[in-house]
Amino acid sequence: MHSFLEIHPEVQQALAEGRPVVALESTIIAHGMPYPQNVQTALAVEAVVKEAGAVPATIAILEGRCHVGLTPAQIDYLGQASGVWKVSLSDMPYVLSKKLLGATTVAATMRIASMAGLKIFVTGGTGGVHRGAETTMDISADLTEMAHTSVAVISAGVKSILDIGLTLEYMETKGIPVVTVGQDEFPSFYSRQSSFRSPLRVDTPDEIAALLHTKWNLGLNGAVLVANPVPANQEVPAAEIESCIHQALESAKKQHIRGKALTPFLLRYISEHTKGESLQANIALIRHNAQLGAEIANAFANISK
Ligand code: PSU
Ligand code: MN
Repeated sequence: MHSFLEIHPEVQQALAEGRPVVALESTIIAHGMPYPQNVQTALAVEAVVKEAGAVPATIAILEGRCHVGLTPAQIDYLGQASGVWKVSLSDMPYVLSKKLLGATTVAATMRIASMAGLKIFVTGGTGGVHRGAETTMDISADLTEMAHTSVAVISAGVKSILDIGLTLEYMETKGIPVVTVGQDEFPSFYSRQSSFRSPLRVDTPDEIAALLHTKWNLGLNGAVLVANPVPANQEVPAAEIESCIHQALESAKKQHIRGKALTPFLLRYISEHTKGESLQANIALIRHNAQLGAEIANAFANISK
């Protein structure tokens, strides 16, 4: 297994010394945002993590190896390259064995983070149960991965391109604790509201660290999904996003977009049809998540001493 892992020396050293490390995904760089904002954001997010006293480790697949911690040059390369694979678990062996360039989804990033011994992972939004999944069976591997890989996932909730209600039900079935920070309602990425009550609520990074410690010491493997609502001044009004999402779903249906192409299609459509407003919110919320993730990583490192 380890012959496929390439852990950056700074990350390796931090792990050896029990210092906090924060894993970051790369699908958001290659498939979630346009260049150059994607690279600028990835670097800014790493800076936020460092500023908060943790070591960032952006994860991607390069030349047949799973890289845990990228150099700025590698991030820039990934952000500009064309034909980058979107790598979920089902694509991992193919992309590795063929030495292709791959950006990792939440599921693949979690698995690689876990192989390297990382426990805290920051992203923007995770995949989930798609609208219409009762007939398409389109359920993201992010959810099955969260069911058994013990990594905390810090997000801004899930976008309403998904069926949020079914996504929450699925996580309950799989035993994944879903905790929202500082409010009772589960957030929906661009918006602090979703009209769904969060299954659990916490108010501080220390509480989250204690929850993680307790869960894993009980032998309950799997993730905790931490939902961190987007800052109020960066929110996109729910009604505005909702109408755009309806158009995006209609357009996907007409063009027969399905499978792994669906999520990137919907994300691109929304970003192109909201005049950059959604991109600004996306950038703000991922930085906000990085700050919280680093604080949780610090708290968790202290508990684990
Ligand atoms: N949802 C978002 N932003 C994202 C993604 C999902 O709001 O960037 C990306 C993540 O990398 C996630 C992946 O893991 O899409 C899920 O894809 P799928 O639905 O095909 O499993
Ligand atoms: Mn899918």
